[in-house]
Amino acid sequence: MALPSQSEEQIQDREFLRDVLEGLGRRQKALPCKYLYDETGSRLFERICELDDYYLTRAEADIFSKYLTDMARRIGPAALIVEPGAGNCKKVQQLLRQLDSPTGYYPIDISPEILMAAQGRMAAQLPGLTIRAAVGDFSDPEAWTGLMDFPACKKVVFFPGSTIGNFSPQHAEDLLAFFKSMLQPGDGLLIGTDLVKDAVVLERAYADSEHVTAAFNKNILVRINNELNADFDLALFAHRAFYHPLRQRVEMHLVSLKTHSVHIAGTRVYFEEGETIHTENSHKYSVAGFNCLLGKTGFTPVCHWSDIQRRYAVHYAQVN
Ligand code: AVJ
Repeated sequence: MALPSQSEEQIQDREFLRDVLEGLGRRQKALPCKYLYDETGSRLFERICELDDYYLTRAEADIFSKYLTDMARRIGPAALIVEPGAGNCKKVQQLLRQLDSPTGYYPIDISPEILMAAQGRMAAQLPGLTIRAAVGDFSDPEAWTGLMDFPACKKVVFFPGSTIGNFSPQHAEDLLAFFKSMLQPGDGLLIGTDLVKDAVVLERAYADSEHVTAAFNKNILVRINNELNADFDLALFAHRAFYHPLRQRVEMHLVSLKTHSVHIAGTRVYFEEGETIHTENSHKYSVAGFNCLLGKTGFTPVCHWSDIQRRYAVHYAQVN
């Protein structure tokens, strides 16, 4: 490899640069989807959740409001709720309110700004609840060490929003096995998954008519321009989302509209017309398929709740 150019020396986030150059150096160019979620990206994602086309959020919210008492009963009294990737901590609030004397709430998120703002709001809205927030990567055991400050009790990992869908089947298995390794027998997992369905419905959810998802996808290029001294021309890339039935996932890409090159911190990257950057996957599950995944990772599926249209499912599982 060549010596780093001067502009490369000025880059703050070396890991981001390394990941970007590595991903764009592949035959199928790709960027890690975690880079979609900076502050702007997280805001855009919140707007996606309000779109009619993005049915996932409403389907899940309907399931939660309809079956909340049932869920709280399954979880039982004095539980400690752990939420990896909690973000604004909105979804957990009605659950915490419904639970019988919860021991506490432990949100984990990489964004300190979003987490701290949420912690303040939560403390005001749920007085008496012990909240301890952890800033960090939820797949890193380090982020879970703060759990030791709570008294011994039943723990339930709350993982809503179909976040598990961002992971490949192998990585989803690794992540659930990791959650399990942080828990004890009898502890729980309350997790939301989007279900396999008609491709048209799925594709509309990821290529919405208001183009918010397009802006969300392109924001990764804005970020690279701003943080890595790059010159992506946003007008030369189009948002594309399609369902891959064999892989059971919606893939999100950025398509180069013409042959051109881009500079990133002094490195030139070539794009052919029609070539794509793969930016995100959203895996879809059948209930049976997800139960199989749970079983493989040391959980016993207890039950699941779905909406009438069976678009989405919330599963409750217990550590063996
Ligand atoms: C946050 C991963 C659940 O895959 O549905 C939404 C992200 N990307 N629209 C999803 C997303 C484009 C979302 N998850």
